[in-house]
Amino acid sequence: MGKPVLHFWGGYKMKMHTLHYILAYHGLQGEVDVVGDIPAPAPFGDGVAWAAYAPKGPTGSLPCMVTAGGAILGESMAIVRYVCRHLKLDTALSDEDFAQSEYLLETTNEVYLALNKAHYSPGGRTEAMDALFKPGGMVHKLLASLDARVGPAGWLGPQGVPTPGDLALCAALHILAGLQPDVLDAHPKVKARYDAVHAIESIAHVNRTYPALYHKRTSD
Ligand SMILES: N[C@@H](CCC(=O)N[C@@H](CS)C(=O)NCC(=O)O)C(=O)O
Repeated sequence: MGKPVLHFWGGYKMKMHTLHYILAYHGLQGEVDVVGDIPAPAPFGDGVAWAAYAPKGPTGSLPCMVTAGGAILGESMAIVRYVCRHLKLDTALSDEDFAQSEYLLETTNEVYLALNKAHYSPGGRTEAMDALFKPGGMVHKLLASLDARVGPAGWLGPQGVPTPGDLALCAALHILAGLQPDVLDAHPKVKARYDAVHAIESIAHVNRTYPALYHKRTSD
């Protein structure tokens, strides 16, 4: 069996940023080959290069992964979960930690979906992003709930270890902070965990490798 191969296009900080954080935190970047991940801003969706690009996922979108066994896998969070299982990153977790990790993976996906919706809001991006980031809005409600629940070590699960979900969330927080630099200020425990993760050189390297935000905070 070969290594899993990740195919993406454009190199933006999108959902695959979560996978890069998980791999980098554990020093496992070499366990997944990354292909087609050319520097942003590469157009997608309407270019000749996009049309010609192969492989794509089952519904013709990217990212996709060719698994170690040669299957084509679509959907970012399925790719994250597959790689975590393949690299046995969640097998040592207790059921309770696994549950919290799954919660955070789904929560991370919800953050990306909310950002996508606001980014493309027909009523205006600035207004939609304002609603997302306002006090009591989706982002601060989530951060307040996490701040109340993280353990002494800064991770969500009872074992106090960095689960895939904890690390994926850090990637989503990085995007939120890129759009709204003060977003974590009212959430000290989450901010402390965020700062500690971002002081790690391999994580900083991920962000040097993929510097471009896909989402914008205001209308063009
Ligand atoms: N639900 C998918 C969405 C993937 C997605 O929207 N990919 C975009 C590029 S970032 C795409 O392929 N758009 C073109 C298309 O779907 O034809 C995921 O989470 O991976």
